[in-house]
Amino acid sequence: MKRRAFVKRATLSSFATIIGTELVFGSKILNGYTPLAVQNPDPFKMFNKHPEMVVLNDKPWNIEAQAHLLDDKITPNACMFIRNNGLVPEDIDLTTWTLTIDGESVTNEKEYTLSELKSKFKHYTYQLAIECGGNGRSEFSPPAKGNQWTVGAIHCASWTGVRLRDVLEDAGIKNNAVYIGYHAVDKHLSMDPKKEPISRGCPMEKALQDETILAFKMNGEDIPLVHGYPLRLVAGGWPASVSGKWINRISIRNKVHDGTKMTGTAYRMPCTPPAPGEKVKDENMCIIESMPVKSLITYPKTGAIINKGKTLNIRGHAWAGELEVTKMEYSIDYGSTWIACGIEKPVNRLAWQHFSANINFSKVGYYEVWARATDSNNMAQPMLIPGWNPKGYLNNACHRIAVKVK
Ligand SMILES: Nc1nc2c(c(=O)[nH]1)N[C@H]1C(S)=C(S)[C@@H](COP(=O)(O)O)O[C@H]1N2
Ligand SMILES: [Mo]
Repeated sequence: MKRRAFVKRATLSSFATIIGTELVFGSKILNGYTPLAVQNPDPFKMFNKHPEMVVLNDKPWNIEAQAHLLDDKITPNACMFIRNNGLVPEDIDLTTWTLTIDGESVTNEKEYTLSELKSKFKHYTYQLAIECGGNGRSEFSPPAKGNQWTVGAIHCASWTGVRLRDVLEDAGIKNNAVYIGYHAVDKHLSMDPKKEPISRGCPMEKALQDETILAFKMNGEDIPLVHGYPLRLVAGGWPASVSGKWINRISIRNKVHDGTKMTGTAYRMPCTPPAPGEKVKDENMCIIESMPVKSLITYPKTGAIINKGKTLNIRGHAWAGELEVTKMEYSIDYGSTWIACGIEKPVNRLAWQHFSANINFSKVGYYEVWARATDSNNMAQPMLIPGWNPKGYLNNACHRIAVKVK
């Protein structure tokens, strides 16, 4: 008689991870049967996300925050947006995990286990703002294809790891090094093992900055799987696509890295501004580097109703790519006049900064509060949508909330 085969323990535990709780009669599940909740998983449970996060796409998972969810000074996991180009890896085994440093411009190709990385190099912790290049895409007209991010594809968590510079220098950097390129273990949507969903990088200058780290902790804990466990490159202030998740290889290149989504129109802007809707040739697209100055009102939530005579305390965050935010203002008259907000210094370079202001409204009625940040090069956010571009990147228009005074 053939014995009935039950699902393996490892499968059962991965089911439990997806569902977010133990399967009570799990040992009774026959091999080959997939529980309903795994066939149709709940992303909020699976990724421990706040119920007000907004799912933009489930294949792959792309989930954004809303402005009011980003009120914390350090973004908690529950409110961090998720952007995946491929499939979240499932079978990560720490005991066999390694990071390889290779490429045309490495002196000695090296391989490190996770514990070697942790024990050999000094640890650093930084708060780093990382924003998806496509944050704000939903406002462009004509519309740009891709995830229709509104304002929520930004987070500033606290990341702990080793400096990429220390690791690259340990392997040795040749004089002709130009760029680094990362490789990761997430799978292409087609499941073709030869295809990478994404493999980006940055010039050596950015790679060698103090704050560019290979992180193994986020907000003091192991990085959640969906955000790059067990090892993530974090390069604050640049498009978040540079911050590769699930990194197992970094190549020191003697030319601009040419991995997936480095070329063509991906994460590039027209080198000179086109007319809205105009076709731009690939050779006229330039790689996005530092992100532009931007801010977000995280309190109150848009639609707030306040009583006449009451002071409204607004607050939020501002960031400026590689630069610092030097001025923060708000307007309640559609940008006609601007009033200074208080703005804190960043905790460290590339962290977002916190602003606040107290607003008094003279009359009952409908208002909008607009917020505008200015960077250390004296560049301010545009009041409304900035230059149209084919992929809908870099919308840093002023954030606006509606307020009723009654
Ligand atoms: N390996 C890998 N790294 C990746 C991606 C990816 O799909 N695979 N997406 C990139 C993009 S486009 C963004 S915006 C950020 C999103 O990071 P998060 O999901 O932790 O918020 O990860 C980047 N790193
Ligand atoms: Mo992104």
